[in-house]
Amino acid sequence: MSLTAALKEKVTAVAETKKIADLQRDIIKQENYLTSDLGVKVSDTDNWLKVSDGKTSGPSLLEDHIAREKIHRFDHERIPERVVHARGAGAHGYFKVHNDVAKKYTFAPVLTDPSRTTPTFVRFSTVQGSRGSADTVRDVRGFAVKFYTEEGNWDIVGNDIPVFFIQDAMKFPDIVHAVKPEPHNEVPTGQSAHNNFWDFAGLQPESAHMIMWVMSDRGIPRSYRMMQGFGVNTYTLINEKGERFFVKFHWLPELGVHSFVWDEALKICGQDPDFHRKDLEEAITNGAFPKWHFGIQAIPEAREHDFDFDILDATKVWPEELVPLEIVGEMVLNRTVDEYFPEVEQVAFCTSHVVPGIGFSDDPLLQGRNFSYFDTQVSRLGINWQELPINRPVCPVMNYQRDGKMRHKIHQGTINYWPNRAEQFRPVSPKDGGYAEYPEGVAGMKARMRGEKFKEHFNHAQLFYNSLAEYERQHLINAISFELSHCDDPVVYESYIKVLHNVDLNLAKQVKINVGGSDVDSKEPARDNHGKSTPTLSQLYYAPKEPTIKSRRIAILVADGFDLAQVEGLRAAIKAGMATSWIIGPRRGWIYPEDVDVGSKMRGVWADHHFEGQRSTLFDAFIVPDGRKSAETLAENGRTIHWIREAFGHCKAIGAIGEGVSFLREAVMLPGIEYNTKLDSDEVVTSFGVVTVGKVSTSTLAADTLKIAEGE
Ligand code: HDE
Repeated sequence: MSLTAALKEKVTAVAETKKIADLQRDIIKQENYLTSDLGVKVSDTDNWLKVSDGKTSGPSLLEDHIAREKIHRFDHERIPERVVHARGAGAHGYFKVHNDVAKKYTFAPVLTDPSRTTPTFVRFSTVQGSRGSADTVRDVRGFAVKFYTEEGNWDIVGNDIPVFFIQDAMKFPDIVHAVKPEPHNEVPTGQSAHNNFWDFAGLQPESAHMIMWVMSDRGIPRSYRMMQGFGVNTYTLINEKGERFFVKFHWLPELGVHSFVWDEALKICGQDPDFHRKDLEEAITNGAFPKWHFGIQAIPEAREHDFDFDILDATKVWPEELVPLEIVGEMVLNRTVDEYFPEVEQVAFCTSHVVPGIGFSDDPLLQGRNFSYFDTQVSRLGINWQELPINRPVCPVMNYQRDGKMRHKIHQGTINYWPNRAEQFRPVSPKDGGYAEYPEGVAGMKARMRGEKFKEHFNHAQLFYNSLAEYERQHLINAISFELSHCDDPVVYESYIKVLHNVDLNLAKQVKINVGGSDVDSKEPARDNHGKSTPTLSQLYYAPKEPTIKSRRIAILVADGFDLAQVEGLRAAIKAGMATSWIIGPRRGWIYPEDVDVGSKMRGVWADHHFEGQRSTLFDAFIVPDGRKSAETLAENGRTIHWIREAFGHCKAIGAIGEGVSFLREAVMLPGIEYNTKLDSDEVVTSFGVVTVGKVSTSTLAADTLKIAEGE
């Protein structure tokens, strides 16, 4: 079934949220005839009006208003891309709270009323690359959520990393200029691996903690659906008693946090630059709806200064040992968009969009963001951007804001000001739901400054580094080394290695061995590693309690002569686990089982791709079924051997049965692996993620292979 047909089927199966119903007002009813923009039926949209003698093409006439309209409209199709986060993908869903745990912190019904279903729209993004850049680059990922609540829109404009590069919003243009393509040649695209970024990072050590995160596996997520999300900034919640709490918002993916290995991510940039976009669409279309738990960390106002870091500093995490995370709800994405531009491109998020019960803190990054987002939407979409279908709230909008380019709404009556004699659109008191700022006491000198505790930059960078598993740390060292070896100015890499001395001596030394650096041969760390760690910073902590293959892509490699019953059994098991199976064969088309001549009418399997049509990087696990002839054909093909070797190098699960095991052992020749090669043995042998068995009980092999696919 085509993706579009499957989607249509799904849409009818999924309950509509109030926002989806609202969007229906703007969905165009498809007729089978063509009109101009103003509804006049058009008889020819292929030939410009010309003067011709019938044999040769004469001059085109300016009077052709239909051709002119078509070209004019085309000339103006583009709008400015987002200055950061230009490349993204979006989906609709809903948010529900499980309980009233958050009631002690807030009176906002969106966070406290379990009977509510709040529609949401989520946009995931990369930061550095332009709209046409690749999905799997090393970068921070945006995780922006719009809640269409009954009290108005609330946006959490977050990332997949809980901290940020800078402390003060005023530095944002500098960090963005530094990371974006360099000004003289607009190189590189989708990469921070260049002189300017690392020059800035070396001179701005407050970025050290965030650099650790982006250079860890968090910078190359396997899927948008397998990332944590963080509000990053410190917000506030206010409860019914008028008490205020500082809070951080967290999203925890049901499927756990998973990443690519770097080689895989690099290759997918070329092999399928839309990988994450398609992954989101594929999962939703197949009914494996992405889900996140939503949690809050809260600190009562009176405890603001109880920590050795400033809780308003966005370069710091709140360790969960100090401030526990409380899960209050969940979000499910259950609907893909109908059209990319009006939904994903025109969606406009603002950190300043909050609803009663939710507020801001004096976090200096957040304060600047509250100004910036509205402003940038005006530049991208015009002053009436909030009236666009994807941005308008599901509750009434009533005020005296008027006019401006592209106004859609029509107000009736004579009044467009307050106060007025008709008492139209009256301000609402807080007790009746009007938004009111918390009466925060403020005193001090007017000065360009930062708080005392903002001056410490390395404790949390060390905390993160220490909390990683050994192999995660090695990945981090490799990533920094990769980036610095793309910096050809020695001033840049030498100065960054000096910064690394403040995080960990071994880290600095390893990077120096890899990339060189003459005057950084220090035997001492610039400061001691405090040795503290916390488990929640490693992504291993988020492995799902029950392993699942939900939404994983599993390739079955076959050629004519394979064991059909076995493949059918495997496919059924994969489908039951809500994963997808993909048959890869010598050609796209029917592949025939054992003892059947090619081209015979007997049933086979339809190969989704031929061996050259895809790459191993695009799958999570691989199975080579039984069948002598099939295994022999696979063994003669360099590409299939490469598929398995590459997959093994990327630590993916590989399963084989019977003659499929011979193919692995004799043709692929993976180093140091133990196999079960006895064709009559049903013992399952697992060795470095390679699962082999001689004869199967299909279900056993499927279950074991699939467990490994989940990374057990
Ligand atoms: Fe953004 N950021 N940002 N940012 N940001 C934008 O707004 C900005 C920051 C984030 O999918 C822009 O609509 C400033 C932190 C996301 O549409 C712009 C500062 C975090 C998205 C902007 C920050 C983010 C943006 C560009 C420093 C994580 C994409 C287009 C104070 C919590 C939203 C746009 C989408 C987008 C400004 C820092 C996340 C220019 C001034 C910290 C996910 O307004």
